[in-house]
Parts: sequence; structure tokens; C-alpha cells
Amino acid sequence: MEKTEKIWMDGEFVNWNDAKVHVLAHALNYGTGVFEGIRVYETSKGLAVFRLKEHVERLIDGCKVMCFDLPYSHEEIRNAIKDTVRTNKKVDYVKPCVFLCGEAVGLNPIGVPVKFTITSVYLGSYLGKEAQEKGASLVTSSWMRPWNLAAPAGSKVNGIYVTSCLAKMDAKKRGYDEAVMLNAQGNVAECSGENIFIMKRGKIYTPQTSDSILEGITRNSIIEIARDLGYDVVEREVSRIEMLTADEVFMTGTAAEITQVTKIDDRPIGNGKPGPVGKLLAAKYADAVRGKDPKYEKWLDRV
Ligand code: PPE
Repeated sequence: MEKTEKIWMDGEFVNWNDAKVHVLAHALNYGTGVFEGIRVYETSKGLAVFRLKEHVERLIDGCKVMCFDLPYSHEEIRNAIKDTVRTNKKVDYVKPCVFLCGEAVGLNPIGVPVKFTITSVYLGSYLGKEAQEKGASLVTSSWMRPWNLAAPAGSKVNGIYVTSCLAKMDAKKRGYDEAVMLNAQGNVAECSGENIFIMKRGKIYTPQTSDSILEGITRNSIIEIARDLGYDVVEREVSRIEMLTADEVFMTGTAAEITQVTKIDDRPIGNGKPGPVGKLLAAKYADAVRGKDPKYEKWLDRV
């Protein structure tokens, strides 16, 4: 990751090194925040933010779940994100975050002031060039994806990510690229920071939103692109065995984009090489985000 010059903080741009909070900030101690991750791409008509509307909607929905008082409208947030991209030089990823920044000891979040920051960076490849080009290896995590009675699994709430960090760390330490987490029912949920899809007997399956997943915006884009190409995409429970015996598996996420999975739990997926459907969807997605496919121009917000 490469840092940028300015961070948007409660309506003002501050220098990267001055974007600070107190050590007793509620969010630092209790994880009480909501964030987003948004990609920015170069297109022939200039920089474009991908699916900005949906990311802002999900951020606002997360604030609703957490009962945060966010004093900005959808429009204001969109403009602030675009301003942040414009203000900084080399940006491909934006991370807005709304969090309880008031100094507090004690869990009660009621009345603790919120802060809203928008940080932009140059991220590059999230899972590494090799995993993106040749396919990634996954391991099933011993950490369960927090289920719907334990955490707001469908919102990007900061505190929930402790589980994702543990899953990711354990996977990396054991030599895998990424972890796949199961849910409380023992079915496939998602990876530490990506949704997961399988292709089996000509159909594409992905866990449904009630299966303790984050409803990914890349996931929804891929479902639409795949259906436009004529594929049957089914959102339903996906068992671990279906995943292990799938013809193809791929992950989707803003940061990871479409990354094919060639090995899970030391077993090859299909023939152990990136599959044709995943490749096609990755190529279509790459065109869509860069404004090369007029059909998906609707997803781009020029800066
Ligand atoms: N599941 C999780 C748990 C998740 O964090 C992400 C995004 C997704 C699914 C995919 O959602 P979407 O980006 O809307 O398609 N993970 C972010 C990376 C987290 C990080 O900060 O690191 C991302 O891809 O931006």
C-alpha cells in the first residue's frame, strides 16, 4: 500500500500524519465503527469510482444497524469521496470509515460522538500478483464466520473483522493465500475479505445473504454479469463438500476483484488450474470497471 497526502476528516482535508484520534476512542477499544472499501479505476474518460452509490448505501445501512448519527446525506458522502480522490495523486482504493471517536471507558455507545474519515491509498494487487494470475490456495478456517446472532455479519462493522484477521493470519502462517470460513450451520460462508462462488455441473452457486456473509458489491456485479452471459446463478446454501468437489471456485471482492481458487485444503479444484468460466468473468469484470463495456457504464461514477 502507498499512502497519499490528504485524508478527509469530518469535512476537512488534513495531512496524512495529522489524521489522529485519542487512545481512548470508543472504536479503538470496542470496534464500534463501520467502513467501506471502494475501487477507483482509470478509464478512457478519466478516473471512475466503481459502484459508488451501492458502497455509500451500504455504509449508511451499516450506520443504521449501529445506530450511528451520521450528519451527512448520501449525496454529500458521494461528493466527499470523489473530492478525496481528486485531491490525492495516485489512488486506486478508498476507505471511508464512520466510528465512535469519543473518549470513553464503558461499552455504552449511546451519545459517544462519531467521526467520519475518508482515506485513499494506492493498494495495487490485494492477494498478490501470483495468486491473481495463477490462482489462489485456500484453507478452511477453524474460525467460524460470525453468525447472525453473534454479530451483524451483513454489515462492514470494524469489530467483526477480528475473526477475519485471525482466519487470514492462520492461513498465511500455514502457507495458504486465503482462508474460507464456514458458518454456524457448517456451510460455506465466505473468505476473510471476499465472497465465494462455485461452478458445478454447469451452474454457478454462491452462499445466500442469510448465510452470515457480507452482501458483496462485487458479488452482486458478478451475479449480474454471469446472468447476462446466460449462466444460471443460484444463491443458496453451499456445503463444504460441494465446494471441495466443484469444477471451479472463485472469490470476489472490491480489493481482490475476481481471483480464481485452484486448491482448497490441499485438494486441487477441477484440474488445479484457473477455469474457463472464472477467467471469462474476470475478463468481463476487468472491462466493466474500466469503462470498456457500455452495458456496465451505469456502475461508473467519474471523478
Ligand atoms: N466479505 C468480506 C468479509 C469482506 O470484507 C469483503 C470486502 C467482501 C466479502 C466483498 O465485498 P465487496 O467488496 O463489496 O465486493 N473486503 C474488503 C477488504 C477488506 C480490507 O480492508 O482488507 C474489500 O474488498 O474492499
